[in-house]
Amino acid sequence: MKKCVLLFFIASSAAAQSTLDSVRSKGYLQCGVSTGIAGFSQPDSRGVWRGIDVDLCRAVAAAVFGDATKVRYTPLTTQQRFTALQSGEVDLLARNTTWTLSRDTSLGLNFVGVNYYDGQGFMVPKKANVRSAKQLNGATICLQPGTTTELNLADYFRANNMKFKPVVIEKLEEVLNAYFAGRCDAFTTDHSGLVALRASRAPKPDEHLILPEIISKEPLGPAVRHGDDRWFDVVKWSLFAMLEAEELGLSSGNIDAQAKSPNPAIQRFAGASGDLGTLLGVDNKWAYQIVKQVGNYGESFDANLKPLGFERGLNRLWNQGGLMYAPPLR
Ligand SMILES: N[C@@H](CCC(=O)N[C@@H](CS)C(=O)NCC(=O)O)C(=O)O
Repeated sequence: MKKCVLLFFIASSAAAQSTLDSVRSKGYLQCGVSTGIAGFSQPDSRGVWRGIDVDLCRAVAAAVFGDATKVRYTPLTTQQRFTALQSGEVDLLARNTTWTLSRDTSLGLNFVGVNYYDGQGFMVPKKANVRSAKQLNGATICLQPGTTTELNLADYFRANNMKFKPVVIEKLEEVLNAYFAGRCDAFTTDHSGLVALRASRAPKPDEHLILPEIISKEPLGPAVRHGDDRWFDVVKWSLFAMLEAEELGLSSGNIDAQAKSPNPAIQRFAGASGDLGTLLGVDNKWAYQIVKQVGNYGESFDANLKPLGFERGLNRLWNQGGLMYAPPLR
């Protein structure tokens, strides 16, 4: 009996320690990212991690510490990512990961929102003269395991009464080598992954074609562990702050001047009035720090994805024809 009470006590006190407290006490955020997708999460030539997923990690660090540099990165393959989050190896998973019902429930994750609306596509060598996914009957297709990619691919081929041979390889480097060496007729993943990898990894990007079909919905977003609502709130509103900043016209370049504006929404956002930070358990200048140090969502998109040839598309703000929408910061 005593043992049970003790165990219960240990379990409940562990649950009481929010990731917010543990991140604070260790002094940095441990962020799980990909092993290297240009524009999303990839180290630059000086070893500095860059990308829109990296910017989300930096935004959370800016909210928690007032310092966007207090992040350490853990590169994770498609297979490793969920265990790394579940086991506590990382505080946050910010890595081109699709929000699905089964991941949200059986994997014990909470997706905080969507930082890139995507869908799955196919890339083929131009010389194969394939112009539509419907011409891929019988094809050998390269992909990574533990992904939504695997399931969508099977669904799509079954629905279209076609056959394929999967070549499933865990390491990104190796699956790309297999495709570029001609071991597969096509490579499939998120459309964003195709655009990024063609631009950054193909020996000759011009020799590869991304087919027009988008066969799935891939809302990519950051995730935290189930059962820690305080931390969930901090990460969720860090993403929303980047979106809200764009909507309010606040950028890293103008936030200091704009913070003096009499507009009440801007005053609340910048922490000049109200107590939004206190409600989240962070400093009232949390959103100001995010914008000052990381920038708004559009700045992050333009810095990281535009140079690779990405269009804003569905990822425009809701009032510009897109799906990006932050609930009210008030
Ligand atoms: N969004 C899909 C696929 C995401 C995914 O992991 N894609 C691959 C190809 S773009 C990737 O990120 N590879 C990088 C790595 O393994 O580090 C999912 O969540 O399952």
